[in-house]
Amino acid sequence: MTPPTPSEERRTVVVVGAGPAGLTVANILRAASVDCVVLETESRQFIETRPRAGVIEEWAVRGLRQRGLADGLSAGAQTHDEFEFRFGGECFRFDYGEMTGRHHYVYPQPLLVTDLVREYADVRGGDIRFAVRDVRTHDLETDRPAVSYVDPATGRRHVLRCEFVAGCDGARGVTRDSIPDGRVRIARHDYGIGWLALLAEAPPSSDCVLFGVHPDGFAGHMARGPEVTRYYLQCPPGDDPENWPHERVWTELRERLGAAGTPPLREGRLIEKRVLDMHNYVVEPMVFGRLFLAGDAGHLTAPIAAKGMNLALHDAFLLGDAIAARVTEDDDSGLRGYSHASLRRVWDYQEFSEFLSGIYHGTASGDPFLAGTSLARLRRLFTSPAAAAAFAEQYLGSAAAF
Ligand code: RFL
Repeated sequence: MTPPTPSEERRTVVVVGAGPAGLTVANILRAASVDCVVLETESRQFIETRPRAGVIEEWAVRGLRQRGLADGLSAGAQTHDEFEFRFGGECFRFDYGEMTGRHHYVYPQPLLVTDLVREYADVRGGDIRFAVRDVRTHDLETDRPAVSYVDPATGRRHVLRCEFVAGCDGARGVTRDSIPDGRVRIARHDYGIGWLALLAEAPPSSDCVLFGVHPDGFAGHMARGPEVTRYYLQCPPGDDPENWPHERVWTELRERLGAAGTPPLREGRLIEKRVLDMHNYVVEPMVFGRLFLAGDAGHLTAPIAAKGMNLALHDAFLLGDAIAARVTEDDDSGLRGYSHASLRRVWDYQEFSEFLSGIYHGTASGDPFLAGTSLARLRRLFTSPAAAAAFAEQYLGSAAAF
């Protein structure tokens, strides 16, 4: 039996993926009255509850505000302006707020995604199709590319013929893989390290972010709200989360974050426990024909420096504005400069992530030379005001010239 002919629809922009990048692009297009449709393989409920990032930089919040996308964030976010290294049983507080007058916002990614979906679909009346299957791209090098998917309700393939495809489908999506070999360069870096990412149903154990630098491995503590706290424990890459029962997790956290004169950690049930292998990649350029990659689809930064969602938002601002200018004013300068403009910030953040990894992981590397240099790097932050100021700028993502 011949398969039924796929149905075809004409649209202007197809956005693949409803994460922070895709939803922000879609909201910008919708506000500029540019026709678009968002395709997402998961359900709305799933993406609105998937725990991930939390730390958002000031410029990113300003960008969301300017586009009318930060009401929930402005009402619900906390701010952070200092952190503490815990090392050798002592605390070293780094007050970057005092130093710079700036801070981070902390707003869980699922809340931001919920706000962005609501604004796009419910307020701005945008078209979003959840739980689509087997998404494929077509004819990307022509001026009438297409994206097709299998409709979960009918089981039939549906084709969206369009002018632009925004590939915002994250690290495991299909748009990056649809670029033929050799047409873009993919730079990769593997840290050879795993992090056990944990969410504990417990109030924060400190009034600030904690980074434990310990011979057994890195440990981190970050508030995510009054009743939920994120913790990280360095572990071997590919480790099985089942190797980390409740008692072992809290024993290691107490050991690696322990310091004289600090209150005990506030323990709670572990509601998320997964191993992240720390690796990065960057796709250059982030464009192939009429496909424009944005966010994790175009570059992955291991969560060492909490930069991934910020980069996704940066791309989305650039790409959303650029497509809107091209469609509404026939101005293609933004699209021509998109990849270059995005990659400047991407490489800057990759470099900082690499630098920070040296501090976090050097003492546990088993290499006494690396341990020595990483401690020198750490000490310098507390002895050299110039080094501290440079670090604060990178940590905040506040350097002006991107
Ligand atoms: P996302 O969020 O992965 O969204 C991609 C969406 O595409 C869907 N999808 C598809 N849709 C259609 N067709 C397909 N074939 C598809 N394949 C996938 C997916 O279901 C999903 O809904 O990518 P985006 O928008 O680029 O956003 C990137 C951020 O999510 C990511 O960089 C951050 O979460 C990274 N990150 C952090 N970033 C920060 O800036 N600050 C942080 O504090 C921070 N903490 C973290 C993090 C990432 C973590 N994990 C889980 C890797 C903490 C953790 C634990």
